[in-house]
Amino acid sequence: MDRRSFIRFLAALGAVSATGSIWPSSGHASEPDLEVELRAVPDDISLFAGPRTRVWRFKGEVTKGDPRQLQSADESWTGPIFRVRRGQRVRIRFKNLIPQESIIHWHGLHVSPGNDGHPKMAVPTSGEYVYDFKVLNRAGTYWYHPHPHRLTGPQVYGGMAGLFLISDQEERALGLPSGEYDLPVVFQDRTFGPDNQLVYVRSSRERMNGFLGNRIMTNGQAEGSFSVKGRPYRLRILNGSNSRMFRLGWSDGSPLRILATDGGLLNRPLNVPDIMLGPAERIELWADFGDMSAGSEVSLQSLPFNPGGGRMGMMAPQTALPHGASYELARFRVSTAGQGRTSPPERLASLSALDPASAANADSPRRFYLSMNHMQPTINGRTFGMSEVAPDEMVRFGETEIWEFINTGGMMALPHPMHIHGLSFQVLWRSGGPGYRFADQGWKDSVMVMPGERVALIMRFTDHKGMYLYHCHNLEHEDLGMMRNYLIRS
Ligand SMILES: [Cu+2]
Repeated sequence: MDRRSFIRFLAALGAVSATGSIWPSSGHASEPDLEVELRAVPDDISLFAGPRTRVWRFKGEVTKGDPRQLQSADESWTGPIFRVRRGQRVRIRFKNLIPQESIIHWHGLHVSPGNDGHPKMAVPTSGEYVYDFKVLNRAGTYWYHPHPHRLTGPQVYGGMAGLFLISDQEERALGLPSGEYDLPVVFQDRTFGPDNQLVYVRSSRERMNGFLGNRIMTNGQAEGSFSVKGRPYRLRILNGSNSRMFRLGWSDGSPLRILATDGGLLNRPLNVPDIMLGPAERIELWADFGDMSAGSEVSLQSLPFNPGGGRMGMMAPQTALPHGASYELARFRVSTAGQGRTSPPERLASLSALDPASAANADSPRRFYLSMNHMQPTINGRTFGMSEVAPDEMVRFGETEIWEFINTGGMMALPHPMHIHGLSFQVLWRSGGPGYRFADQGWKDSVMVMPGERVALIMRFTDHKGMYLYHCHNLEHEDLGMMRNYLIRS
């Protein structure tokens, strides 16, 4: 199917207008609240002493609406941060100026298929794509990144990713730390050559495992260090790595106080000693430096864990930061002492758990086996076909379903961070794996499935009809075709 017939196909599903324009269909007589021009451009930035580093990055400007809704940083590759309110209508004119086709996916957002950045929609160099959608999601830390077939890994790696932060009334009423105390923290691992240039996958083995860099970059910069005041902060943490997991913990052993996961606030803060954060997952932390003296430091670390893929060192590519090793992620240095610690609100939100008994397939959950077949990661034995939807990949609009992702395990099995487009889900349970603690609470759009592990999710298909993707968010696996379409039909 070519692009035009794909648009006709989506139009038949009510996803885009039948005129062949990429405008979404639903009630858009009015003007958007926020209009942004977002360009993907080759650029160079100063990360280290010596030569500047060549990157691909997003640059943007507000062309209509409040300019404060888009925040850019210069010497960083991360894209401008969107700050939008639930209910706002957003129009984004994407201009692709990198020398590859591209398209943007709004990770976690409940947008129509025409706005979701399916690889079929990729536009060539100098091409343009206009997104226009109403923000339906609850407040939370979402993000955006490219999604062209076979090219997502290198484009995200080159620097193309940014945060998309949504607020709503329920969240604003809590009075959580805001402004400079609402701190985005994007972790990504990268490898640089002696010329300060990015080095990506160099072997098929490295591709099969997923790329692992030899240092952690924070917010697209080399220096993972923050100057903070002695008071509480809201840290919005995104694991924006291609394939690396983190097991987050504080260096002083104090518990993590988790306020939110992928799809926003939890009912109550969750106190845990550590948490695994896979690629594409987000958590928000209440980080209170109020009892620290001026000049003192505390860091967020990644603690040791077994990342699968056989015995460490055998299959894992050589890196100065072995997957599962212990290392520092970011350091927080207190500039001015505070007056003691304060607690986050005890009640954050009112989420209700979806009832497994309400699922249309409660007795026979949809099962997706994740396995490696000779260097090829697959879902139920299949790989990506641009417009392929198998009979067992069709669901009914309005229904609730249980899906199980089953990592078939084995000697060389790898973790698979699974992501479903077009909706948020809840994690019902996980079993059979190594038993690490994951950010499974609340509304999710990405979930880790470890070797030998089975993870059950519950979801409702209520926002849009049409064809969406589900795939592994190990971006090398995704580019190898560990991705499929599913269809929400009436
Ligand atoms: Cu995978």
